[in-house]
Formats: sequence, structure tokens, C-alpha cells
Amino acid sequence: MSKALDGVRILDFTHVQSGPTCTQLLAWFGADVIKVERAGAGDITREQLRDIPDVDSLYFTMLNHNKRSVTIDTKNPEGKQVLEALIQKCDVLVENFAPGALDRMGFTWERIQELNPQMIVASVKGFGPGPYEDCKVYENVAQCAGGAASTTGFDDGPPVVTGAQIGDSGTGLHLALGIVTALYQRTHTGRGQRVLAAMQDGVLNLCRVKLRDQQRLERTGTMKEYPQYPNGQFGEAVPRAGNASGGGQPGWILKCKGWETDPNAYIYFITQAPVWAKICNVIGKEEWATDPDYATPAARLPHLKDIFAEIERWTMTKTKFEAMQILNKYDIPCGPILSMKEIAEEPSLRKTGTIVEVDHPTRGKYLTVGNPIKLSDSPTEVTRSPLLGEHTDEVMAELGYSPEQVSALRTAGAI
Ligand code: CAO
Repeated sequence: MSKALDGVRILDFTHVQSGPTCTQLLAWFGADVIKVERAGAGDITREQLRDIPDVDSLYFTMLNHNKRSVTIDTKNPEGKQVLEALIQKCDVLVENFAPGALDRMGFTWERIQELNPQMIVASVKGFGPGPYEDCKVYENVAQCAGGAASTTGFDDGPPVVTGAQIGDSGTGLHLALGIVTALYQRTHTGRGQRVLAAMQDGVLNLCRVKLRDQQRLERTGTMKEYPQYPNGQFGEAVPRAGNASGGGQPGWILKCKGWETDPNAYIYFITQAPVWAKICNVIGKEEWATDPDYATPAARLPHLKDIFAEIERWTMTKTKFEAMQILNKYDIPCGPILSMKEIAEEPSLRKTGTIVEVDHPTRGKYLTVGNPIKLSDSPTEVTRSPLLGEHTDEVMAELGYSPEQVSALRTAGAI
């Protein structure tokens, strides 16, 4: 079966997490992704957080599936020529080097355009133009500068970063959308263009509702769905909301049976207005369905802490899965707090290809997260990440180099 991006060639100059997330997605959609790495070293993540000596780390393998790897020293004059040949042959160059690194290598936008006017040059940077544009940036810096950390955590604690890699993987996702959009525009303009996804911008985009709340706060001085209401204090900026649900339907994380020993024996419980009467029935507080202090969403807002405490008395008598079963019967929105162990073992996620077992020649079998975006006409088959330089000879042959030329370039340290 053909793939959505069949025929699209990506020159993948990415490393670590943000860029590789993007190019892995494009590979899953069928693009030919050629990852350029330095001989002898490669993407630094190959050797970071290793769990098996001398074997590509899970950090690397889980971000570089379905790609080919070639080694080129792009600071070597002959290596530069190889890269030029690749630029002429590819549709998109994706990079997430530190600001200015590509220019320092001699591959400015102008030079790339000379070589291939159709080329799309896509970059992840920490920041867009402005005071921090020259800064190197990692995940948590982006979470802090993009507004996520100041709005995550509890009111009486410090800012908190989240385990979801919204700065790296989140920005990679944004970049992938920019690339396919630019490819689409190229079908009628015939021209390439630059695509920039700054990590601060990507995180802020995901924190959009918090900028909404900032403006609500400035206008009204309060936000009734936040735990600071009615007894706490609001300051000038959006506060940390603990586990409150951001929308108009109050929610909180509640203990379930076993919480004393299992750190994940919890459930997220939403007191959605249309099912309020059913919630009252389930927890044995039938009178709340008609009590004027509890019967309407507005009346409930000042009592949310008491309401969740009462619901928790009920959830603590059930495991999170028992509670789910009962609550789902009544259409009460809730979700178990799943550990990574539980997720890894969940059969339904294996069935949909969201969790995939991959075999690797030096590592053996491991689990990875498959393509979370399912296209009915372009199914994803996850194949293992390449070994360093595994496809150098193959790609060099496709570029028209003879085996003798390849061997000379290797001796010269260019590839
Ligand atoms: N051949 C020769 N040189 C190469 C090469 C190759 N194949 N590949 C990379 N290099 C060189 C670069 O040209 C650069 O050289 P200069 O410093 O002389 O210009 C050098 O390797 C190091 O690149 P770097 O500065 O990007 O790498 P770093 O480890 O110092 O920084 C990071 C890493 C992530 C902080 C930085 O790349 C960055 O800020 N990227 C943009 C933001 C980003 O993506 N952050 C997310 C990281 S986690 O996903």
C-alpha cells in the first residue's frame, strides 16, 4: 500500500529530541528520511541514558525509527560537497542546531536556495527573533519560558515542569505540520520556503487557555473554577491550579482503594453538570441533587473542595478500575491515573499500534510509542532505527558516487 508522503525526501539534520520527533513522524507517513550524522559520534543521544553498554540508547532508538543514517563531516570541504548533492536531491532539510550553526557550516538560506530553489528549510529553535534568539534551549527551559511551568503545580509550591515533552516533542509536532503545509503550498508556487517552530512559541500555543485566563483574571479579579476560589487569593498572574480541570466542568484527582501503597491508585473525576444527579446517586448523596446549595453548577463552585472530599470517600472504597466501570455506566467522565507500567502492558494500545514492540540487531526487543496519528490510507509500520552510518554506501550510490569515490571520501574523513 502506498504511503501519504511517498516520494518526499527529507534531509534530516536533526539531533536530540525535538527535530527527530518531527522527522520520525514524516518517516512514518512514508517520507524517505536520510539522517546526517558525524562519523564516529552520531546523534549525541545514541550514547545518552544507555541501559546496555555500547548499544544505541532507547532515547535514540525511540526517536529515530524508519530513518536511514549516513555519516558526513559537513565541515570537511569534500563532505560539504556530498551535503550539497543531498540538498539538490531532497525536498526538505530539517534541522535543530543551535542558532547560527547551519550558517557557520556555510549552508545559509541563500546558499541552499542557489542549490535547490524548491527546498523547504525547517528549523526548531528555542526562541523566535528577540532577546533570547541566540540561546541554546532544552525541554524544561522551553516549558518555563512558554508559560507552562508558572501555571503547573500547586498554589503553595514552586513552579513545576511536566513529564510530557511539550517543548521538544510538542515543537517537533508543530514543525511537522509546518513542513507538510509548506510542501502543499509548493505544489502551486513551485518554491521552497523557511519554516520555523520556536519551542517557546510551541509551548505557549499549548498553554493558550492560560493566556485566556490571564485576561479573564485582569478583567474580573477572580476565576471561579480555580482552587484559589473562594477562600484563597488571586495575584496579578494566572496561578497554579493544581489538578483543577481547565474547562467549565470542575475536576480533581481523587484517591482510590490502595492509595496508601500504590502511588498511582487515583482517578480523575469530573463533576460534569448534566450527570450531577447520577453522581449524587452513586456516592449516596441523593439530597445534593435538589439542595439549592449544590443543585446548580454556579451554586456548587464555592463548595467544590467539600464535594470532591465527599466523592473521594466513595472512590477510596473502589480500585481505580472498579470506579471507572461504575462511573462509565452512568456516563460520568473520569479517567484512571495509569502508570507507565500499566500503559506498557495495556493490550488495546498494542492492538492499535500505539505501543509497538520493535526488534533491533544489537539491542534486541524493546517497546516504543508508535504513530499516534492514524491514517486509513497510509498505515504506519514501525521499523527499527538505523545504526550509525548504516546507509552511507547505499545513499552515496543513489547520489551517483562510485564505490572507489566512496572509499576515497572515507579515507579523507569526509564521510
Ligand atoms: N559534521 C560536522 N559538524 C557537525 C555535524 C556534522 N555532521 N553535525 C553537527 N555539527 C556541528 C555543528 O555545526 C555545530 O558546530 P558549531 O558550534 O561550530 O557551529 C556543533 O556540531 C554543535 O551543534 P549544536 O550547537 O547544535 O549542539 P550542542 O550539543 O552544543 O547543543 C542544543 C544542543 C540542543 C542545545 C542546540 O542544538 C539547540 O539549542 N538547538 C535548538 C533548540 C532545540 O532543538 N532544542 C531541543 C533539544 S532537545 O530536543
